Amino acid sequence: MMDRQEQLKERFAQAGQGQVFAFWEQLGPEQREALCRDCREIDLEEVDRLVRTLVLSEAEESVDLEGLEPAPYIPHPEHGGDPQPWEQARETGEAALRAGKVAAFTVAGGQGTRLGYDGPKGTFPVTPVKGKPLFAVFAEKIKAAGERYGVRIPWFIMTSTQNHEATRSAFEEADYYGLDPEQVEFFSQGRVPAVDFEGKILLAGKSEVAMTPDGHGGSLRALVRSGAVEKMKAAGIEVISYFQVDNPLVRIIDPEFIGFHLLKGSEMSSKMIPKAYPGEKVGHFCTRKGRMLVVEYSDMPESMQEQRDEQGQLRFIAGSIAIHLFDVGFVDRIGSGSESASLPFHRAVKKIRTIDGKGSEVSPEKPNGVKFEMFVFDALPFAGNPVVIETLREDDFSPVKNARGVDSPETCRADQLRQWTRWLRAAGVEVETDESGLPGISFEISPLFADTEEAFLERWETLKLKPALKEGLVLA
Ligand code: UD2
Repeated sequence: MMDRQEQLKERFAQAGQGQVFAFWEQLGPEQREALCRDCREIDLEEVDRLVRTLVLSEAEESVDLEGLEPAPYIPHPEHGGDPQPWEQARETGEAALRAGKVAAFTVAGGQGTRLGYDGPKGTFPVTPVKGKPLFAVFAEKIKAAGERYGVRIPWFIMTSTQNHEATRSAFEEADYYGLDPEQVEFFSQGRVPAVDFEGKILLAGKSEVAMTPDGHGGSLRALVRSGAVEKMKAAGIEVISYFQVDNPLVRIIDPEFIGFHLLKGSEMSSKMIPKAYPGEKVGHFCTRKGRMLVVEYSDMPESMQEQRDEQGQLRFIAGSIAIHLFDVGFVDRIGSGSESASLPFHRAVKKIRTIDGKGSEVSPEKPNGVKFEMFVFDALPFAGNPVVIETLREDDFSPVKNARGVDSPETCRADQLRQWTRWLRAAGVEVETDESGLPGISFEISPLFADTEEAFLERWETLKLKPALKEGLVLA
């Protein structure tokens, strides 16, 4: 035991990171082991590379804008796209679903800091009447799709060390939100240490390294390391439907999207929405030298975001809403991370909770260090035949990110109500709304009742006694 610990200390000292063990002499055996556990998670070569390129290097991390072009995408039939390929895609997607080739995958390792919510973000209540949490909405969508296609769709959920246990307990307490526990698989994402501006690994306590989650891009290697990819292969899964934990509108199982992905032999496909205004905070689908990539809003100069084509339409119009499909073999390749095909890290200068030379906690008032994160969309340039399809914002995207204002619980609640109102109106029900299509009353339609407009119309038709639409109505 001691030997292993001494070896570890030695390796850190040689890497110039011996300060991690500064309080070693003050630590008891359990604390020493806790510190060593953190250290064993650290890839010192990776940290060295990150420090050299992202912390000590004079070069500003910036995206090469040379030769950047807007990415092509498949327009939605409601926005002028040819409906025929969409029909064909749908058939292909449905066949793949019936054959059990699709798994759902949520990245839920984030901390929900902006929302100011304590607890796994997936447990945040979002529905207008019952206040069902995000996880419940996803579970019901997965269940509904499974019933439609006669399969049990597996659901993989990536957590972080910080919220892993809380996430599992939430599922257990809620009886897996109506799913079969066997169907749901949790795994934690990887962590990377935060460093100060000299590149020294920071401590969060005398026996704790300041470790931070490696970003949603870490999901690809976590899928491999956790054994999830092996399980998927064994179960005959070919397509992973990736979505973020913050968006209850997401069409997790979308046969048309899956169909395009398969028909084009794509390794990674994505959904875009036309940006609502030039400064909207979403990434942009672009191409450079024949490769697809996403350029974050913060990396694209305003002047470029404002460029328009001859029709007056935004040139870089394709906004990324973080909904992707992955080929399982592709995830295996990228997630296993050979140097030539692994995701780059990005730096984020942050206030990092740490301790001072005496071991007292410091809550910094200004940024005191650097965190490293990978972004999942950085896998796009590695993907063969990437496909981007257009989706309708109102049917796929209304995230809960901020406590107030845009992308808040309030806007998300309204978007859910507007969607259900459209479905009811399509069925001939009169609903009073304001100009934005928002009804004056709250009601709720569970995905188990209907998860799409089409499903709603079918289900509504079968109801002999149609319930009156009134405040608090729940269709479940
Ligand atoms: C992301 C995209 C943005 C747009 C938007 C749509 C980036 C950098 N930007 O913005 O272009 O598509 O989403 O909603 O991605 N997560 C983890 N582990 C981590 C970090 C994040 O699982 O280490 C999860 C998190 O739980 C959430 C998702 O990734 O489900 C998005 O994270 P975010 O809130 O940091 O992304 P955001 O809103 O900056």
